[in-house]
Amino acid sequence: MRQHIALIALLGGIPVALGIWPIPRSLETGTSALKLAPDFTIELNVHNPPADLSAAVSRSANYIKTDKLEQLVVGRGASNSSAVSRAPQLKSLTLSLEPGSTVHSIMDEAIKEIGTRSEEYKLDVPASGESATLTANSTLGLLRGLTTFEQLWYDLSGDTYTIQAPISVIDTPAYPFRGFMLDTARNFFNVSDIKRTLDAMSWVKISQFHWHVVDSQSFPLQIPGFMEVSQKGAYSSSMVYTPEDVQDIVQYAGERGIDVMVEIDIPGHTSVFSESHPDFVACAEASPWATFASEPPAGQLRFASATVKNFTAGLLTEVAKMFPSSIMSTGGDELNTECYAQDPETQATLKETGQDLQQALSVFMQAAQGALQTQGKTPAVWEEMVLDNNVTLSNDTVVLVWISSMDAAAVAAKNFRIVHAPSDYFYLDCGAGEWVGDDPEANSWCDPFKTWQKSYTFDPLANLTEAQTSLVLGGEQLLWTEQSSPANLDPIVWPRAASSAEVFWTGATLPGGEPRNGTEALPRLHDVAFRMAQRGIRAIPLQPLWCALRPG
Ligand code: CP6
Repeated sequence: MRQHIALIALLGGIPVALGIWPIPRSLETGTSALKLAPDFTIELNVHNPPADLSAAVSRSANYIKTDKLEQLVVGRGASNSSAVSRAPQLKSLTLSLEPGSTVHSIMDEAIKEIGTRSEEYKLDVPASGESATLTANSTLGLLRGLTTFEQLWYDLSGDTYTIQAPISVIDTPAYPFRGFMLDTARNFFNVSDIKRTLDAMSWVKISQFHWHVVDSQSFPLQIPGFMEVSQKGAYSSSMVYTPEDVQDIVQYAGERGIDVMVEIDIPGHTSVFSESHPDFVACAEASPWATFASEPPAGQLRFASATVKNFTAGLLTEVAKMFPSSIMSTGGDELNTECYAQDPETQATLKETGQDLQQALSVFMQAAQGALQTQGKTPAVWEEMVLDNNVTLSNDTVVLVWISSMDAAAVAAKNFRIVHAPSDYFYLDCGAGEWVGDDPEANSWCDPFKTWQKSYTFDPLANLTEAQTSLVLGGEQLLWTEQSSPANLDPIVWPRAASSAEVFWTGATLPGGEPRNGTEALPRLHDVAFRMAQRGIRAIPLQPLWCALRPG
């Protein structure tokens, strides 16, 4: 018997959650048991498959073999175990591209301009044991479908099975930008930490790694032609990302369907430049630091200076060349104007040029954006650049909304495209509390630990008009690392960061039209956490094991 949509399959009266995350846009499941044949294989029916597609198939086959996720509810029922032992055997999954598709590597598909990528796929798993099929019109779509296929399977005494055959999925994301941001400047993370994070991101179909690579505290990025900045600014000579490391990370991400948006946060958050270029930085020695910066050390680029402007444009050009993505961020948050008011050099420059600070900032930002655009990049900035500063930005600029979820409407009113990164929903360490009034100063800025449920309630279209909805590219959860390091990376991120991955893949409604809700999501996310743990991510539990053993 084939139910129309079974998010929770019923077996002997016990609800059994499908472990698919994010939930597909369209999903039909049945109630038959099906298991993988001992010699189950994934067949790649693609002419001259790119190496990263073949590698993705091997990874999938390996995950399916080694996950050993027990669906404890099923495991307890004797009738279910006999159903599994009698189940038809699935011998293969066949992957093919829709006729007429051109074959590119997964990476080439993943780094395409945002909004032009095809992640769509169609997956059919018959109940009979007949070959399962996965089709897409891009290799990236095939990767997304493989990721879903991996999530169908559980282990029962050595049998790899599902009790929800037949399964039919037609899927495509609601939003293209489904991101995760990591700050590697407050504390350093090794390439292996970043790769492990990229793996976990790909398992929940996150498409964008926002790499906040440098900040006031350290500058770990080695930039050809600008080596002195990391030489003086990195925490140590080993706490650096060489151009080879960057290439390695970008490639690793691309093979997993993830585009890397690097951020060089300017002109604020730049105290570190004073180590290599003391003349370029204002108020690095100023006291008390709290008057000049939101956290120590104070110090910001003297952006009014033509020398600093040209240096910055040159540096951004070189960074742009290291990253193949079509998007790159120049930050622009938390600029402290008091720093410049008290900086004699800046005041002298402004007097000379006859500009005020805002005009100088506009000139600086245009040079920065011009450098990016010459390298074929779409610029991204934090919201202050369009809301607080009267800066002229190119109208294709992508704006990251972070201070409050409520600020999206103001950005949309200026007709800029939006990435939601609100501190009141998506900050993984601490961020704004429940917003009170509209005065940022009156708000709590370090409300601890937002639950995945809180992030999960985020509405990407809140306060936007119908006409503005097309401005929303998606969103991201973020880890600032003032209080994080590799020691707590996995536990603080996973599985919570999967929350926004589903918000932006699935959109507002579950297949069938019901609104998404945390109660339905919980058992599925519980499985995400278990599966991540199986694959070497130190994900935290979302509920007592008791709940998996005795649900309902
Ligand atoms: N660093 C940078 C930060 C923050 C931002 N930018 C931040 C601000 C407020 C909170 C958490 C983090 N640490 N460069 C804001 C985008 Cl609550």
